[in-house]
Amino acid sequence: MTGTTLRSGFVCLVGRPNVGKSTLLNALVGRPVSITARKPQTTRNRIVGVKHGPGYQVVLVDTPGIHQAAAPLNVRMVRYAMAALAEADIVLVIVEPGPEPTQEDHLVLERVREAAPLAFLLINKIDTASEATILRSLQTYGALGIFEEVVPVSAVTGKGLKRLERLIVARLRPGPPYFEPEQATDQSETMIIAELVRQELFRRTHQEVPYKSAVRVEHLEDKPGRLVIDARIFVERDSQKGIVIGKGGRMLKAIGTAARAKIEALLGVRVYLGLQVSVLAGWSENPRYLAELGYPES
Ligand SMILES: Nc1nc2c(ncn2[C@@H]2O[C@H](COP(=O)(O)OP(=O)(O)OP(=O)(O)O)[C@@H](O)[C@H]2O)c(=O)[nH]1
Ligand SMILES: [Mg+2]
Repeated sequence: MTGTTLRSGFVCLVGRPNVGKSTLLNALVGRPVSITARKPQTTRNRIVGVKHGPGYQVVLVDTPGIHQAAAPLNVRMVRYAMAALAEADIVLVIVEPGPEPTQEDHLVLERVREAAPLAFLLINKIDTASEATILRSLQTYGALGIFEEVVPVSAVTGKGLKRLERLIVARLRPGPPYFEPEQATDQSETMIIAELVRQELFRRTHQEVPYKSAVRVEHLEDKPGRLVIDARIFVERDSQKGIVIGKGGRMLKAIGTAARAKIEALLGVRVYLGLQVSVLAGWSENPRYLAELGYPES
């Protein structure tokens, strides 16, 4: 672009689990970049989604929900969120409408207060709350004095998102283009595929199963007319393996069919997806397995 200066920056989304960070990132980017589910702790990594606009580029960084973490995988998840928060130009703190911040919200607010970045508070899911509740939230968070803006939004209906975009863009500074114009994420094709499989697994299984599962793409091959993918789901016990496979293989088939449709829609190619399930005892507590499955120490 001649004669104009690009404005760019890193905008990090943080908040307790399940407040809608990933849904919001996808809505801002305009395509599914980060997986979402009704359950908390869906996102496990720092996920980048790029919003391109006239004269600007916003690098949005989705993060795992900040929570009191004790288990090794959870400790790593929270660490990734904290690292992303530390390097952001603008931090978006997401909460849900409600009279009071929850205990986990307080944990997030404390961390933001310590890092003291330029921060906006987003009250998400306003489609689920009354005007009175939203107003009360606006007052509560405004009174904290740590936010430049307090913005009510709905990642699902899109309400408030245009205003949010304007507020973000207004604070971007001249900077380099971090990504090519057509690039929406920094994730590799392999990682996107593994995440889409994990999304369907997360949406379909319950209790400890989604939390003890990880997905790795083991083989990817461009064949004429289709992409052939072999992926493996790791669980920690035989009983979990049984649940993921399901009666007569039905659960695994449902996960595979849904994930394949999402991969095809995203990549625009026909896909063959082969799924296997293996028991890898204790992977979620073992530093080497964690790193191999995409969750390095930092
Ligand atoms: N009604 C409504 N639901 C929403 C909104 N935003 C997100 N959700 C729902 O909230 C749930 C959690 O959304 P996610 O985007 O996965 O939340 P998250 O904060 O990324 O969660 P973690 O990755 O687990 O920390 C999903 O069922 C979403 O559909 C919203 O604006 N309105
Ligand atoms: Mg998420």
